[in-house]
Amino acid sequence: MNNRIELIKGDITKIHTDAIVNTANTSLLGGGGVDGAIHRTGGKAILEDCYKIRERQGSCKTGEAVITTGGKLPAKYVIHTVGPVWSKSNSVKAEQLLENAYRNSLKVAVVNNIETIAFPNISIGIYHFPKQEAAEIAIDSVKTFLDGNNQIKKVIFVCFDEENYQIYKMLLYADQ
Ligand code: AR6
Repeated sequence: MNNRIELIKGDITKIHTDAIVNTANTSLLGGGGVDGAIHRTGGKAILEDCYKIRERQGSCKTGEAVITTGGKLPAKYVIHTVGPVWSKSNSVKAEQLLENAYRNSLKVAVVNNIETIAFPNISIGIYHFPKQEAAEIAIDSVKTFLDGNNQIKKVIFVCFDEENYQIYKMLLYADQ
């Protein structure tokens, strides 16, 4: 177990970290799930930053990540990443894109001097990625990144539902 990785069951909008990650879509203009909760709780400053990013670069491609203020959230920043929409026929590509989403979020964190970051379970909601595979990719991607980086002091995986929490618990602590 990597002592810089933590697991929590709960609502990511309540987490006190330098940054939380949003499961955004390419438009960056909000949606349901985590995205809806973050924009609702964080307020309009987040959306205003998203509009500025769109003016600069257009949409956010799948697997990429961008950063905005955290607005009224306890977290200082929100890193918005876009996970892949999963389907049986594109599963290999989706696995690569999910890995990119975790890695690029961490890269954006490093560039912005962030030391603590919380991730929701990207792509396993509305985008239908199988939970077990998504958790394995999430944990592998984060561990690999942390192995090559000392700036990030803490990564918190925030699971919303019990099933997903148990999957992460097994993967993170089973070999203890
Ligand atoms: N805190 C932590 N986890 C949550 C929360 C919360 N407040 N709310 C939901 N989850 P999803 P996706 C869990 O659908 O599959 C949006 O419309 C949820 O139960 O948010 O990447 C965007 O605009 C699930 O386990 O993300 C995109 O269009 C996990 O977070 C699309 O959804 C991810 O669910 C992205 O879909």
